[in-house]
Amino acid sequence: MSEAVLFEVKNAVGVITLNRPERLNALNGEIHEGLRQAFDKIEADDGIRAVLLTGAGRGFCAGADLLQNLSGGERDLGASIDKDYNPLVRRMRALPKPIVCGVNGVAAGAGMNLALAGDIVIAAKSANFTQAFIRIGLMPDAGGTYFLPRLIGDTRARAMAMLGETITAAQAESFGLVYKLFEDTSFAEEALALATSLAAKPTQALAAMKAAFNASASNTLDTQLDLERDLQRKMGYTPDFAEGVKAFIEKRPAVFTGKAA
Ligand code: T3D
Repeated sequence: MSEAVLFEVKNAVGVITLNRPERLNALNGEIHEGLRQAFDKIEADDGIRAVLLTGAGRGFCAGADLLQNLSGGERDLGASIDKDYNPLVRRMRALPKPIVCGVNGVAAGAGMNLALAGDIVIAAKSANFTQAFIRIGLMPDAGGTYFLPRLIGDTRARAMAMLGETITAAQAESFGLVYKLFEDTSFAEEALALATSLAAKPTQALAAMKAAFNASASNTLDTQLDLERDLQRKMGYTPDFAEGVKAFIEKRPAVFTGKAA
């Protein structure tokens, strides 16, 4: 595993830490390769039931590395998007385990959109967010034009993308980009605690709702109702459903294993 991405398993959580703090964790080839390896491990290990993606140092991620990847003039940016960014966003969305993006500091460009590809986005109070692309003559990628209007509406999405302004964590929370803010001093512990709580929940139900939320962006209500029925039918055969109801009746906390039917 490359030093540019740290990976460890804590409390059934796969913790991925972008680790180029001197470059605000800007995305270069090494980081992309490290992310691929981390997600390989997460996908292969049933014992990992949730993911926490965060950054080392004062940044979450400053987007593509402008010094290594984007210097030197005109080029085919579609190639790196095909190789690195699009597979990563697709993989995060398709992962049948919840992903918490813990935005510990600045999230810029594709770094911001990487955070939005997670299931639950939380941030430290000092974090900030910018669709920095316009400042270097680019448009949002890594899902930005998909996630932003759906999360914050077309008006704010277009303004953020076109103006490239920086918004504070408090603004991001009020826009609905971020679920919760935590104090900087306790952010790392709070982020792990949230991911740990997800790892103890019925994993199959989390995977099913993730699939349903993903599909709802393009489904009609009719199709979505049918999808919910099909997914819930599967849930009805899981050991965690039986345990959840049994624990309720016995007035005790449920112990979920996350196992499939
Ligand atoms: O093919 C493809 O890859 C296409 C895909 C493109 C996707 C994209 O993400 S395009 C957008 C790329 N990102 C940016 O344009 C953001 C560039 N960075 C900034 O605008 C600012 O650094 C921030 C707003 C993120 C933070 O500002 P600030 O004042 O808090 O920090 P700073 O002083 O600017 O940065 C600290 C260091 O990190 C600095 O290095 P130094 O001078 O101390 O040696 C800076 O150069 C470095 N750094 C920050 N961002 C990047 C970076 N180094 C390389 N690439 C970066 N993106």
